[in-house]
Amino acid sequence: MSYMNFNLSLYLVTDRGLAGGHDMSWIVREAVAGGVTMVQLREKDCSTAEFVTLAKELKAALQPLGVPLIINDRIDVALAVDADGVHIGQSDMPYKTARALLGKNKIIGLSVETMEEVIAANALDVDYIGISPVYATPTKTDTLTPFGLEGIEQVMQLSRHRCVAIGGMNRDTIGEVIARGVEGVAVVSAIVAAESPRAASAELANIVERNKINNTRIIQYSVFKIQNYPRVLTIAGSDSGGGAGIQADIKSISANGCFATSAITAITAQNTLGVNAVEGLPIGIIEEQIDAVLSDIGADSIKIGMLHSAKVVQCVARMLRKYEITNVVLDPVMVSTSGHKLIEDSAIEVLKSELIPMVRIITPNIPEAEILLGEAISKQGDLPNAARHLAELYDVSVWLKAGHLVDDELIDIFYNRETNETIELSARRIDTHNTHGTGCTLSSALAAQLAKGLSLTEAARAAKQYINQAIIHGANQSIGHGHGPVNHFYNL
Ligand code: TZP
Ligand code: MG
Repeated sequence: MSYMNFNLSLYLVTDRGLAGGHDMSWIVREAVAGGVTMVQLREKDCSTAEFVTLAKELKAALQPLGVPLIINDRIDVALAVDADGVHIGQSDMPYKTARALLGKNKIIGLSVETMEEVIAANALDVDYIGISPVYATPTKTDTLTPFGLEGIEQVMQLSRHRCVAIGGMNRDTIGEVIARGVEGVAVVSAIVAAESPRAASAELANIVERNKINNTRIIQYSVFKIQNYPRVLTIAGSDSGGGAGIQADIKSISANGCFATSAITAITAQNTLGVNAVEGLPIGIIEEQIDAVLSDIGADSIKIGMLHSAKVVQCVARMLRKYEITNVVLDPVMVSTSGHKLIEDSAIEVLKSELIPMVRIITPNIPEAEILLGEAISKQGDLPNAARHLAELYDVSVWLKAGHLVDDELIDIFYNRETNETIELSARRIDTHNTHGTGCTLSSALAAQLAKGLSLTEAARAAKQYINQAIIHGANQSIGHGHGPVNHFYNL
């Protein structure tokens, strides 16, 4: 994995056959002036001498502008001109050999043509993948079945890598591709064969930027670029194991671009194997923490997790009223993944009657929803009605998590009470033991996205992307001997 910064937004791939007699170096310079952010020199027929000469010329033009030059396929040419990286196809030099030759500071991109290749690429430290092709294109005809928009959506769920889309990318097609979550588009004919490569690039760059607003993967990639931190307070228990509770909340809030503050309600002695002891803190110190944070720093949203007793629930309700904060996500934590009961029965009653109706959204899992609803939820088909029913009962939006079902495709149901819409948030089940803290991480990511000003539905989509990626990236990590944590900072 290279540490070099690069921007995939509008990636020009050259093709001299389409240049209409224009000088390629002129086309590239014009395209960059128009807004191209990265350039790949792709030469299939010219001599090595000519390839190297052109590559040197482009490198000299692009380096001062901070635009990376990537060489297609030819590691030797990339080394010869000290290019910024290479792009390889599945039948080119194997990734590991290419990395060994180029070293860790160069960018290596890999084309993927099937879902199997997308999954296989997760095992490699490539810097980005090229989804190829999105649509069939006369520019390259030896490709496999095009991915289409649905294929892109699947890749977004399966891949841990930054993604660029290629094949048939032009002014009419790139908007919806970007809105599906890819970070950029790679373009050949729409720039190389354009009358004015500069004007064509400017138009395409503009469409990419406009559509990024709808790109949930990029919303959550925008971490740490925020100038004025939105503030999120988490009121929850401490997990000494670092995977759940306050510790997970702070990581998730930070990774989602917000400033985290905390009020600790209870201390758990806990690791990846389970909860050994729980000690609730006195009400006085819980109230003091919330007061200290809200009277000075304030909060753009609040995430509420483990509240072990009725008194704590009442204390939190009192503080929400005092500071008039309604942008609140409540994760009705009742039982730990390891089966440890974390809340007294009397607390559940006050939660139902007093606190839940005050918050904006709750994020129960199925066992918690069953307790709140007083009804069994046994299959995927029960979820939409259960979510709506809960929403009506408690006057709150509901994100009902499907994780306790056994299906391979997990479809959470999100009922937005503000807009009356029900949406499905789906993800494939990921085969891993590392799921400790997913509930805390998800509700905190949601609170962070709400603090940034996203609507409930936008925030839910962004949080879903984040948790899915954090699970994928943590799947093969080994922490402790039981259920390990997710990888909160996969995007650093
Ligand atoms: N790889 C997959 S499709 C393609 C390449 C190099 C060509 C894309 O060309 P265009 O003209 O942008 O459709
Ligand atoms: Mg190749």
